[in-house]
Amino acid sequence: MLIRRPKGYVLKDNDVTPQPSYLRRREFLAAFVAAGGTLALPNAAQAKRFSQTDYAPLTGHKTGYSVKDPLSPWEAVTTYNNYYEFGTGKADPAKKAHKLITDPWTVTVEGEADKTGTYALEDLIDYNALEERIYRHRCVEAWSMVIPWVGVPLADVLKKFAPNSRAKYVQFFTKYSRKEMPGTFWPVLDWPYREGLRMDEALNPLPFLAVGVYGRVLPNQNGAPLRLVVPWKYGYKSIKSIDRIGFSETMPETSWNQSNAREYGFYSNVNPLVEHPRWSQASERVIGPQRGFAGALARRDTEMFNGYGDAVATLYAGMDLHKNH
Ligand SMILES: Nc1nc2c(c(=O)[nH]1)N[C@H]1C(S)=C(S)[C@@H](COP(=O)(O)O)O[C@H]1N2
Ligand SMILES: [Mo]
Repeated sequence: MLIRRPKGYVLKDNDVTPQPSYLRRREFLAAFVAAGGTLALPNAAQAKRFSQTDYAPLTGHKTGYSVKDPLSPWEAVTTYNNYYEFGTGKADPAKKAHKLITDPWTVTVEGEADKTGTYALEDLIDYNALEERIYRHRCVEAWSMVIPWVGVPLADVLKKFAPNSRAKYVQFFTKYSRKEMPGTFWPVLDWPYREGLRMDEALNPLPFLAVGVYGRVLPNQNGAPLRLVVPWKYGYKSIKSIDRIGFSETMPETSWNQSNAREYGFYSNVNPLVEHPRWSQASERVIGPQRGFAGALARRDTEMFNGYGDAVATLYAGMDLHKNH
């Protein structure tokens, strides 16, 4: 069955979804469901509990960082998540992450830097100088979304800590609270969740610290109040709910590498030529407006470095990207 998309449904390039077109999309999706369609989200009813307008507005100025594809809908971005601290199912974070206490929030900075210590979130992020960046997010599970983040460049924040000349790597930790995070009852990963970047990767202009999405403060399931976004790497590098940052001379541990080194390397660059034992990395399922149209899920070929090669390929000059996967 072929279902034609109404005009105006597919967002134009650089569109940051002004409210009217967003509302039109919601009305359209609601009509689609009422007509017997399905959004094919993990739990369409659940999605209703997280309407965009329930979240405080947070505007960022527009930037050139964008993607020539329609945005994935708010409903998908906020209900189809990986956040294992709240369970391993895609719908678990949206159901359980409200338990996470995100205010007040501090970030502790340690290791090879001159300005270590514990900072209030408000002292690290200037909420009056936020940017909006639209990035494609590619999960190692071979699906992708296009997401409008609101935040600040990671490099700007890291420089405040004055990392010293021994700082070759930076490591990030997610808050670990057994009380607030029911998924941490199981030893799925060695909690707290941790990730790392080489310093030159971290200081590249692309990595972004997001505090918002879709013009609203981050829902907890997306990593409130502060999460990393590293668009040329698989989604798991984009660590959520960061409360500790450490600088080191040696390569730090990363959760997925610790749990399964054969499947997950330190670098984790999106690379269609390096196969993963369980998911093909050659193409990806697009979680976007197309999802739910008579079950016809759009696919696209996965791009080297997720399409960000011009900005990052030089970081890996001379490296064997099969060995350093
Ligand atoms: N703390 C923490 N961060 C995490 C994860 C997680 O389980 N725990 N999952 C990662 C994975 S595998 C992906 S694909 C992205 C998903 O981000 P999103 O839900 O905002 O799309 O978060 C990443 N960050
Ligand atoms: Mo992922």
